[in-house]
Amino acid sequence: MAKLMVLTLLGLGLALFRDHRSSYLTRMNAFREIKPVELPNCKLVKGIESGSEDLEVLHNGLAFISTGLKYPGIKVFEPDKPGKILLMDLNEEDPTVLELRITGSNFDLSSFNPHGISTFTDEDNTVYLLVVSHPDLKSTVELFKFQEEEKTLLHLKTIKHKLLPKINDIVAVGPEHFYATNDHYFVDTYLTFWEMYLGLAWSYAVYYSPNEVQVMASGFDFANGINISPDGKYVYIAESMAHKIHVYEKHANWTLTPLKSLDFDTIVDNISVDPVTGDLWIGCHPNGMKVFFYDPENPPGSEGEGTISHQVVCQKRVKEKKETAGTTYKMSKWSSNNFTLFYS
Ligand SMILES: [Ca+2]
Ligand SMILES: [Ca+2]
Repeated sequence: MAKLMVLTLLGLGLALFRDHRSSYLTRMNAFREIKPVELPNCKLVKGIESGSEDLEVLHNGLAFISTGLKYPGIKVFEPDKPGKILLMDLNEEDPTVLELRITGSNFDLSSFNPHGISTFTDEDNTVYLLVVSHPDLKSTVELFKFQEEEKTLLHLKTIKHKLLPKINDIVAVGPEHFYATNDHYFVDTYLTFWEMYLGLAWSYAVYYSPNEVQVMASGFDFANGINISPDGKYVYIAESMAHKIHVYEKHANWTLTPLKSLDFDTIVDNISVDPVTGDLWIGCHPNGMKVFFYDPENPPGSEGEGTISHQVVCQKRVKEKKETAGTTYKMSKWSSNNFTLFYS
């Protein structure tokens, strides 16, 4: 009888494991293969050898790029070097990157580990750059003032909060005001692995201001990129492991009401919003297993989904629009190449 019980429990355990394994592989999009496509108008920008995580373009065509992210489970190309913020001028014929020097006495450069970034331009044209960083795998938001003449970032403040334990991306709505995604509930690497493997969907998005911090949306299976429409009425959140982009209506008191969700056959990451048309451009990973189990002979690749204007999103005509937009694929030697760039 005891043996039967043990066998039954073992069988149940194995069935549960098999179910989770199969669901995990589907959520990772492990069976997706892509063919490399030559993009004739694409050029390799030199000087970003350790990958590029996120990008923000100002109205004048200056772009900030975060590079050198060290994220548990993902291949790091320069493990001994801190991360950097690069500047690129998209008005140039053949744009190059320049490392922005960071100034400010209280900032520890050696542990700078930049992840998602966002900018806020004040009424007096002061540009603030907000950067998610993971010093010693913790989560902070570093607030900088961009000094264009000197090509420097003046460090103003480090923001930490118990509701910001595992930040991935932010979208600034003021100099010290932002929405942020936590990509996991847990901080400990071992627990985050189980959280992701079991698909607990405990990740969440927060509104932060110096006076108020509140969870605004939850139940995500890896909340990742976050952005806002140019008119400030809609907030978009990428749910990586569910392959969805969620659209929320933003209210005057900063709360969010879910409007709709869009499905993709890819792991959605950072979201860029065209400031003129409101189109979304989403950096995506076709196959998550290749990102987490990096093989230089079989690199993960990246792709972009584009032209989903928020008007279209709200009129529920996304599918038709998406098909006409087309999808671009590009094999990349980098494991994280999570943004899609637009500027014209
Ligand atoms: Ca961002
Ligand atoms: Ca991201």
